[in-house]
Amino acid sequence: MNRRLWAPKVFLNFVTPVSGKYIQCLNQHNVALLAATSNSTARMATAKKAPENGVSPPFNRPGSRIITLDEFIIRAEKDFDYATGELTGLLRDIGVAAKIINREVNKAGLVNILGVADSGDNASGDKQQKLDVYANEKLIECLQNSGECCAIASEENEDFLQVPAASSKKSNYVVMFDPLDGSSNIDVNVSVGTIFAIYRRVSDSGGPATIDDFLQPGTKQVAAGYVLYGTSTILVYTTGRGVNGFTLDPSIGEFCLSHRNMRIPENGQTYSVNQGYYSKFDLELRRYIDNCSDQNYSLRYIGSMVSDVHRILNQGGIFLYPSTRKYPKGKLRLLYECNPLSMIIEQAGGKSINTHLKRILEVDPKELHQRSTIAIGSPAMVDELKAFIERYSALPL
Ligand code: AHM
Ligand code: MG
Repeated sequence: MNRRLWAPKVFLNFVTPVSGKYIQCLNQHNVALLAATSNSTARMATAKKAPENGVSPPFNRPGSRIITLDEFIIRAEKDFDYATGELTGLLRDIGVAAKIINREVNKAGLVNILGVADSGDNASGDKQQKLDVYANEKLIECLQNSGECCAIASEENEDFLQVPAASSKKSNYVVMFDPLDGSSNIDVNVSVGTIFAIYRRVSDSGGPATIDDFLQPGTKQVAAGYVLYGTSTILVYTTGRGVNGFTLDPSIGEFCLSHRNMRIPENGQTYSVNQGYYSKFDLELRRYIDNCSDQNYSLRYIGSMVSDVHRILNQGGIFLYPSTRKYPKGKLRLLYECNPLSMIIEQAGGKSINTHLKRILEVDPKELHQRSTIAIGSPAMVDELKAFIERYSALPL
């Protein structure tokens, strides 16, 4: 019996075996896509190891045909000798949850779902939005039901959640996410996003997950990504072999490969920072921002980190969230905001550091909801910022 029959009925009108596993099908529109998937199975079986950029034939032939997220993930799994299918399952779970969240985000203005939820503040003391709660529930539901991970941590929950052993099948992975980043923008139709990070557990397989499974440096991420619910919805992820983006085609309900082997421009002309806090930034940051302005760089700040980082990934630039008086350690969360986006940007050729000039991915986390400062983006711009901090910082580094 297919192990993934837990999914909502609407997502499982039929299933078909592919390479000893199963492809999920959303509806009758998928018949054509499914045929394409099945046809490619023979090619998959003999495919060689993926090249450095993680895009194996036939996926590296521009304009060949539609590649769905599911097909891409399954193909990528075959490039890892030790793959058990768990990671593949997790990525697909997140893809399903993203489609459900997308559906709700898109119709948010039509139903009574906008605004602040009754549940009050979240673990970080921020107001919880109704859609935050919804997105959190859907991600947890999808991940728990499939049992591909042993524990889950979310921005919206104070503690991490164990996935019950009965369904966890001794999974070796934990998942962390910010279900709806930038949620203060929801009420005004500005883009929001989901950010996720997947780690291999360090505690004994089979026993309960522990906090140490989550408190790992970002270098230990086995996969990371985000979903941006924008003018179109795009899912971007990496498993450490390059970055690929999949745009949701609403007519067929599938994420389709649209951005192959994404590379961030070496340099950029835009900086992204909440300049309203300028007077609260340290001197070296103010000097750097002055320099950006002197050089006629454009300021672009959406207030939704996923959107800002996605723009920078595509067009180049730098995103900054330094310490302020209100957030002396920075505002953004290390484990489920800074780390996954840093892995994506580094995999695309960019850099990500905190304002103490430490590589974000090498920071040893001490707590689940730890905050961090961040400077992330085109490598030349991050290096330039670094030079400003080294030159003007009065504090020992
Ligand atoms: P959130 O997780 O509560 O939505 O907060 C994170 C968001 C980021 O997406 C965004 O870059 C930042 O907070 C904006 O903060 P500010 O309004 O202080 O500039
Ligand atoms: Mg957030």
